[in-house]
Amino acid sequence: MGMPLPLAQLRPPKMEPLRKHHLRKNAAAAKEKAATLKQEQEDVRARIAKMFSAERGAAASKMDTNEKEHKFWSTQPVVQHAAAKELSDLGAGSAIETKTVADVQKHPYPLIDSFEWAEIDVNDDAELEEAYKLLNLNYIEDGEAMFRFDYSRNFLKWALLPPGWQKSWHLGVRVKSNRKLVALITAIPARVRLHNQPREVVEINFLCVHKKLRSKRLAPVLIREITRRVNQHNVWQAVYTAGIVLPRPVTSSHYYHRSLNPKKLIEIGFSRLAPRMTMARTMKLYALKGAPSTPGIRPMEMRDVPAACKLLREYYQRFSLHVDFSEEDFAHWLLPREGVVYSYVVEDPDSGEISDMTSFYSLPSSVIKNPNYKTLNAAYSFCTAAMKTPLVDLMRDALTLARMNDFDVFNALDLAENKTFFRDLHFHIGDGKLHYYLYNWKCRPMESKENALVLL
Ligand code: MYA
Repeated sequence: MGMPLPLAQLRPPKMEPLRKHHLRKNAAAAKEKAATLKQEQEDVRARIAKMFSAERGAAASKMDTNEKEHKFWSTQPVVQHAAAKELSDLGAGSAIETKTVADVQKHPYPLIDSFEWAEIDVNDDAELEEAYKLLNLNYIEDGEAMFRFDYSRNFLKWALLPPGWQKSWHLGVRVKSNRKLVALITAIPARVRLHNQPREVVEINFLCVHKKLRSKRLAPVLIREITRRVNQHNVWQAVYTAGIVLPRPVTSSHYYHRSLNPKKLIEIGFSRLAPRMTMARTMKLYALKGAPSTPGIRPMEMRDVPAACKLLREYYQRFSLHVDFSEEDFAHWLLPREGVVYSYVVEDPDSGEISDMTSFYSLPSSVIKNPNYKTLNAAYSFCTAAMKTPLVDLMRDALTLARMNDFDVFNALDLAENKTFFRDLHFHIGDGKLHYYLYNWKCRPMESKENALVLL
């Protein structure tokens, strides 16, 4: 997915003024409530959000006013900012340009002399390691360079080898002289439903240029070349996300964050202890039960795939943008993988019917300058279908399961029905946004609650 950002400040929740008589009548309860609210208020200033919105936030303020000229993006088949007013009339939409495979340029786009294109074989441990290291050292970080995404090797294999994957879409740039990998962009095949129409697309992710090669217009060459390679397979649309505002988001979401291990988050400078709050009270505020509460909730297994896939497909019909998994896709993306993806189903103890499912993936960040901690363990909400269990209960269990699996924080976008549980479950909003884009498709923009697509 394209992801995150520079430093974003979490926005404090609105505080209800406490009335005097209420204070007098119920002083102890009010004191407790005030302390809780203060803690929440302070926590929302945490660094957590910075991980997800820094680059984005800064760019967004400029770009929202359309000040920025896009030398590259203005040449691409994407909805341009100027066309925004007409967008609401577009409905389900249509392609911006129509080509055939015969129209596609046969040769790769040229790179400057000292560089060459390289296909990365992520099934080869040495090449996987190169991609891992490039991203580990050069991918998205917060504006103060305290945290940087640390997609694990197994995560990369999961993310890049779904059914139908193409090696030619795992595209790198190497220095000719020493073969050093200095840039990456990836595409994977996907089927989505967009305003109720099925579309074969690619998801673009892991666009990364080595820090020393930034601002040299290498990114547009990577994007043109991956487009050419995808077009060669007769695929003409793409979905991608980014923290920065480009022409032109089809929808945008905020990240919300739920502390699971407040002590560690405070120690690594991710959040702060609120004034007059003790560590003990803070920990009590975010404490979760030792085990999930929903009867019949358990890790997903291979035998659940048909029923759980059907359930998710049915649930997703509520939304205007979502993935359209086959059972094979579903098995790839949802069957649990230790350290990568955690999925659970609710099996009715009497009927054995699968009534609900939830999942999250693991995307740690390197803690860059802390002597005591190297890694921040973050869980990200992934695919959920709450058909019988109330969503808030299912997500409370997801938080508990994430905590049981040693995650420090649980992140979720405010897409789909997620906003309905954030308040009850002590999530706090981040400042930045994640923008969703479509390549070569114009359609009416959508509110984030219409979107159920989560990219990695
Ligand atoms: S999002 C994750 C992006 N990666 C990072 O943030 C990691 C850290 N940053 C870097 O590695 C570099 O800063 C990157 C830019 C590589 C991001 N998406 O080479 P430049 C435009 C799209 O001089 P650099 C993810 O992975 C920028 O507006 N465009 O810049 C999804 C400008 O164009 P224009 C971006 O900083 C990626 C031009 O690049 C992004 O050295 C989806 C400047 O190039 C961005 N995140 O390198 C890609 N950032 O002048 C699109 C900058 O016009 C896929 N730019 O404003 C499109 C569909 C393709 C397939 C289609 C198939 C049909």
